[in-house]
Amino acid sequence: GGARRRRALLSVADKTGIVDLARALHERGWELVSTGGTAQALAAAGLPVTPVAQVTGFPELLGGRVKTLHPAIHAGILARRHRPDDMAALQDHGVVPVDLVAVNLYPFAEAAAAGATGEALREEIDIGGPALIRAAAKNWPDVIVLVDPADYPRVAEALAREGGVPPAVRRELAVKAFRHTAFYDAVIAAVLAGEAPLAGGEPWPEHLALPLSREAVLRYGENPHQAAALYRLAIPHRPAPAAPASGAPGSDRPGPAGFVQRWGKPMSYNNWLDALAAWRAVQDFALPAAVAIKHATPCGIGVAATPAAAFRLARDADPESIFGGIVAFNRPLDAAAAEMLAEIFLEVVVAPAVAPEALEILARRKNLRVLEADPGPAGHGAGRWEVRGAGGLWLIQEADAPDPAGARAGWRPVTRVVPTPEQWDALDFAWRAVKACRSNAIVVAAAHPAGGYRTLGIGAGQTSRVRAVEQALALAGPAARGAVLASDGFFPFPDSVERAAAGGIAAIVQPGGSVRDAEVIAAADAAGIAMVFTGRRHFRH
Ligand code: 93A
Repeated sequence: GGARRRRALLSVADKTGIVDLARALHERGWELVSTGGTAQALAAAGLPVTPVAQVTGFPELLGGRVKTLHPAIHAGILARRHRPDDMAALQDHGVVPVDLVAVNLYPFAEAAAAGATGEALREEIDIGGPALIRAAAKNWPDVIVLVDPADYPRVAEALAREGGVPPAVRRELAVKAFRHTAFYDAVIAAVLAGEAPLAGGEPWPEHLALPLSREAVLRYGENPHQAAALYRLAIPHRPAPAAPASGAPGSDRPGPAGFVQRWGKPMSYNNWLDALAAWRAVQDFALPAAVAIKHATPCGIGVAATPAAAFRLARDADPESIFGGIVAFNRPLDAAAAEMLAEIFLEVVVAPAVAPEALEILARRKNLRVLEADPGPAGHGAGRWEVRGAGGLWLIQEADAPDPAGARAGWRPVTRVVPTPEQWDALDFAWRAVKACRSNAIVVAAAHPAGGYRTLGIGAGQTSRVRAVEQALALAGPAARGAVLASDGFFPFPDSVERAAAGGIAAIVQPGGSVRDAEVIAAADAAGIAMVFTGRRHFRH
């Protein structure tokens, strides 16, 4: 006898494309079963629909919380068509097989982003929908599962052309379906856990349910033979009211939460790595600051009265290394800063805002990328966490946060000579600068005669601390005389202090905590150097 009539179950919160899909199915003789709102939409389009209540023999219960959760539905989805016992069980209980399930879920994330909380938000947790999706995906050899309206047309076409959907496509749709429900639950867990998936002090969950969503496929990774993409932690938050667009050469490109690209070619993997490092580093300074980065480590940092003056200091700190660099600012960019930036070859500029006239100037540079970044904590609270992979394992840590404004009140002078007020300020700057550098890191810094502070020499990414000192002193040259020095870790031996003394360093800030602290302090005393312990280490590996 002829093929049995095929049945589709359609239950969608987002009705996009559903009428077209239903019509395609109807024209091929399928029966359409639907829940309330979806059934209405189909009926309004003149399509015959079997209400789900007619299949289950139950009305929608508990205000819709229970509509499709019934054996008459789920046995129809889960029955293995090649198993006579499964098919006999359906016959015995009068259950009709379901051959296609098209479902999308209650918009929980959208509701959370719109500010829903408590009971109202809880009602947006879809239960029956994920059950339908997961049942259909589990039985993908026999059932087509659709969670994305973008997939409706190709399924309708395959049905029209071949009368069915090839197994490889059904399997692909099942993979997509499980990703969809996993992401959905990850968002719910993150929101219920309280805006962040791992609140400070909370014990680390055994299994992370991190809702990661792809922002961009990048041209390539660290090197051209490595594939790469950019993801963000998709925790819904109510976005801060958007700043008015600064008026543009018209290449605005939305970036990951909190970033908008105002100009330039797409960001590369290394661009992101460096831009994020620069943007984070610049957050440590209260005054207008510029941080120039090369290969994920700073080559020059300046603070001054204006962004332009800060950039001049950062650039002149190492005019050679800044070529092809990435520069971040903690103040909106004005035309004066833009003119200086446009003079040299840079890859990326990041700032909280870019004035229209500044953007016009920067847009002269075809290869420069210009990013505006949201400094507010809401912009990307996800920035609290750092994930990195190594050898197939993943390491997650809290990001090293900016030091609070008065942090140096907790520092402890340990030498006979104590820093002068001017040296305290320079040490504060040098300490914030060294935090941004790859370990082992040493920063030699000083005030500029015309105002502001700048790095004179940075020794970073060195395998020995004394070599980092030597590199920083060599870059600083004669300017190291009377300057200050910051070290991201303690000095294991007095040799670094001896070199610093020979280079003319007047004051040092370092964490302290070495078993040889006494020898290190003695070396500073012998040289008449003022030394301060912060009690806090800032390695960056
Ligand atoms: O409240 S539910 O978790 N209980 C259910 O049994 C159920 N079945 C389908 N939500 C349920 N759904 C969802 O209803 C679907 O996932 C879909 O998002 C929505 C479609 O409802 P309507 O057709 O009334 O617009």
